[in-house]
Amino acid sequence: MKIGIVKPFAVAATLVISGLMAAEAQAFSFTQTEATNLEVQNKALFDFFKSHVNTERAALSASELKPLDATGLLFDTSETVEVYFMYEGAGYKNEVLFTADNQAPKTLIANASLQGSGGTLKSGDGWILSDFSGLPGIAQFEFLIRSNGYNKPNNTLLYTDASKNSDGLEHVTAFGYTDEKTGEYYTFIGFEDIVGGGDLDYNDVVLVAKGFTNPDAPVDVPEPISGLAVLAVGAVAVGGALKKKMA
Ligand SMILES: [Ca+2]
Ligand SMILES: [Ca+2]
Repeated sequence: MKIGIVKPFAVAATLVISGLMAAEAQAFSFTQTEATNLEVQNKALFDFFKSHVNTERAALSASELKPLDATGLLFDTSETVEVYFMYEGAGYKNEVLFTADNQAPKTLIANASLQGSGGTLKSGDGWILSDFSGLPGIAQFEFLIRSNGYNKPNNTLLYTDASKNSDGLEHVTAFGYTDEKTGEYYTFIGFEDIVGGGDLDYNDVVLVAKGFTNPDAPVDVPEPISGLAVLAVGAVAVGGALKKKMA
């Protein structure tokens, strides 16, 4: 009797596992539409990020690179992610890609180059990513570039996670910022595009993104607890006052 139950279960489990493997092999999908230029949307915010683009050929030290660890940017796959191109200080024509939950990378910007510098982009141009499928409700987003990928489609990929890079080097600087006006959280990310090092100015591709969870967001204290705490303090105060009266 027991064997009779176990056997179909084992078959069902095998089917589920092979189904999962098929889902893993199948790449995720998303929709990419143009966003309003960030400078047009919010000039103060645009200017803030522009002022944080590093000076050409000014090397950043390792300690300056990562106020934010951007290797696992969490996002709600039922919402949108907005990505804005801020700057390019590079001779290369770099391709920007992203991965979600370590799946095969997808192209986001084929040629991340400014007008007058080998491309057609304006600072602040952006895209809205939406309608994600093939991903769990919360997934990990990771930016990467293909160094000079517009010219050389088989060139090396450079990940946000340095341990995935063929040269083992850090190619990203990043920080998080909450806009004072809107309360919205943004992620700033700058790439160094030369495999093996380069001039370490980390401004070869600079992006700003919205839609990721702020890892430093303070944990909310639930209202009932803080209310009780106030009552408790009040009770102690009343108790103290009563004691004084009685004394
Ligand atoms: Ca540069
Ligand atoms: Ca550089």
